[in-house]
This record gives sequence, structure tokens and C-alpha cells, in this order.
Amino acid sequence: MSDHRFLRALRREPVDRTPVWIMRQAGRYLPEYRATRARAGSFVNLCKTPELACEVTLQPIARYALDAAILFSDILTIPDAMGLGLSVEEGTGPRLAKPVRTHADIAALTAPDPETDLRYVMDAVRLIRRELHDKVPLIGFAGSPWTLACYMIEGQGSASFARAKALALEDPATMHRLLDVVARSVAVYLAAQAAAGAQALMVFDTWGGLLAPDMFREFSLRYLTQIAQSSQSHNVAKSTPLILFSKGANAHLEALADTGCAALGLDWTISLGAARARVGQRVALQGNLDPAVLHASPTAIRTQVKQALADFGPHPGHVFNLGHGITPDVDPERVRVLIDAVHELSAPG
Ligand code: 1CP
Repeated sequence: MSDHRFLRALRREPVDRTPVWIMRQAGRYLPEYRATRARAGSFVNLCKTPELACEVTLQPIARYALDAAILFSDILTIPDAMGLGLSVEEGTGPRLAKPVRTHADIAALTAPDPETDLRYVMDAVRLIRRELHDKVPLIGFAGSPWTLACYMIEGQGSASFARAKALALEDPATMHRLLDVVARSVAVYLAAQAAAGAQALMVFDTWGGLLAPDMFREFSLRYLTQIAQSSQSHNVAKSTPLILFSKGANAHLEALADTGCAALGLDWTISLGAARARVGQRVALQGNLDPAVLHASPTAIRTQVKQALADFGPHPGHVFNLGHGITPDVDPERVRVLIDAVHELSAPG
């Protein structure tokens, strides 16, 4: 299994074809996902029922020639396990019933124990590994401390997360206290997912790119580094490659590559060639087609795939993906065009 092309690419070893998976590959664009979600009654129920989480994780693997599966869950399982109360309404996105706003709220938080407080996630990982029969590797994941703190303070999505930024600016000590407990939670959560069978780990720093450079270093990068370092000091996690995806943070690529992670996820605002020139051989790269490409014709999709492969060039260390999650309005047949084009156009010629 460690020979699978996805894991080989993360180690920057030569591969027979460029491996490909898609962020949010198990999601609302698939009719079978919508059917299982309806059966579950709610998104949170779907996440908390290992059999159903396993079922939706495997749906895109059954449909397409994907090279990795990703655990079906959400980054907000940690705040939920901390007692903040997660719900996800159709169409409105996630909501936390009890956001943290004061020093006292934050001082009361403790790191959840993965095998008790987040047992349903670990059970899902074990079940998915069993049901995958080593067909493709399984990716486990968590949100970055900064991104989780944004939701924990705001209580829901936001275009600017102004409340979280205001806390960081007005009372940095309290913000660091929050980021520290979340970073410790994320580190043990990822290590537990690896121990339960996840073969690669990914940290989503979706809102890192909202921060000005000094704030990025202080409130996001510092904790990403802590997580990367902590995963290297943990027995199982040490041999499990870690992918960091800090969306909109291309200004910090070199620093992100120096955290000790195996790979960097990239959004589409930088070319793969330019990113590779900046980080060299330090890390593998994952990405980075604009998800909007999936609204274009099959011919245009293939042209974009060809261009991305050419941009990266004939080097080891590329995992093909979108630059962010697939959107619910995509035609599943266009996804097949993309995946098949990656394999066909990256075949040794
Ligand atoms: O109604 C529904 O069915 C819920 C839609 C949905 C889905 C399919 C949510 C709510 N989460 C998920 C699954 C999910 N979330 C996965 C599954 C694995 C996969 O197939 O990729 C993953 C990895 C996530 C991670 C996640 N959740 C992130 C980081 C990645 C990213 O997209 O930037 C973030 C920011 C979230 C929060 C969240 N949860 C759900 C939504 C709609 C959101 C985004 C809300 C916002 O924009 O603020």
C-alpha cells in the first residue's frame, strides 16, 4: 500500500501516472450523496454515524478512478466536541450554538480526547479502511487552529471574520490561549486518525489568506508549524505524510514549506511551475485547478489539465487536485473527464 502512486507522489518518488483526488469529492454534486444525506436526516448525523460516513466516503471511489479517499467529516467536529454545538442547515452552512467571545469562554475550553469525545470519527476511519480493502489510501484531516478559531469566535461562516481578527488585535494573549488549546486538540486528533488507519493527513487553513503578513505568521503559521512538528514527534503520525493547505497564502509558500510538512496544497492563484520554483525539492505540491474549470466543456477541461501538468513539469511530487472544494452545481460527468484526463495526459509518452 505504501507503494500507491498517491503516497509515492507525497514522498516525491517517481509515479506511473499523476495521482488525483478532489477536495469535497464526497459531496452535494453527487446524487448518491444527497440520497444518503437525506436518509441521515442531517449533515451532523451523517458525520456522527460511522456506517453512513463510510458509505459517502466510498461513493466517489466507486464512481471514478480516484487515487485517494478522504474521510467524510468536517473541520468543525473539534469545536463540537468542545461543547460549542454544531449544526449545518441545508443551504446556510455550519453554525455553532455557543461561540466563544470572552476570556472566560476561552479559559474554560479543554482539548477533546479523540477516542472518547470523537470516537465516531475514529470508528469511521477504521470502518472505511476495512471497506476500502487497500484499493486507495485514506486521507484524514482537521482544520487549522486559525481557521477553527475563526468559526469558534464568529459562530458561523463570514466573508471577513472581523470578530476573530478584532480579538487577535485587541487581546492577543487570549487569542493565543484559544489557538494553543485548538492546536493541541488538532495534533492529538490527527495522530489518533493516523493510529486508526489514515495513511495521509491534511490540515485545511481555509482562512489563513485573510490575514496580513505579520498576523499570518503570528496567528496561523506558528500553529501550523507546531502541528507539523508535533506530528513528527508522534510514532504513527511521523510516518504519515502531512499536507498543509493555506488558502490565499501564496506570499508565505517558502515558510510553509519549512514547517516540516510533506506537501503543500495550492489554490489556483499561482501556477504550479512558479510554486515549484519557489519551494524546490523541499515538499510535494497538491493542486490546483480553479474549481470553475468544471463548468467548462470537456475540451476546455482537458486543455486546463494538460496546461497544469506542463506547468508542474516532468518532476516527481505532484498530486493533482482542484485549488479548492468542488461546488454542488457541477455535473458529475465533468468530474470524470477531469480525472481521466489527468491519468491519460500524465502517462509516460
Ligand atoms: O449540506 C451538506 O451536505 C453540508 C455540506 C458540507 C460537506 C459536504 C459541509 C458543511 N462539510 C462537508 C464535508 C467536508 N468538509 C469535507 C469532506 C471530505 C471531502 O469529500 O472532501 C471536508 C474535508 C470538509 C472541510 C471543511 N469544512 C473546510 C475546509 C475545506 C474548505 O472547503 O475550505 C471548511 C472551511 C469547512 C466548514 C464547512 N462545513 C460545511 C460547509 C458548507 C463549510 C464551509 C462554510 C463556509 O464557507 O464558511
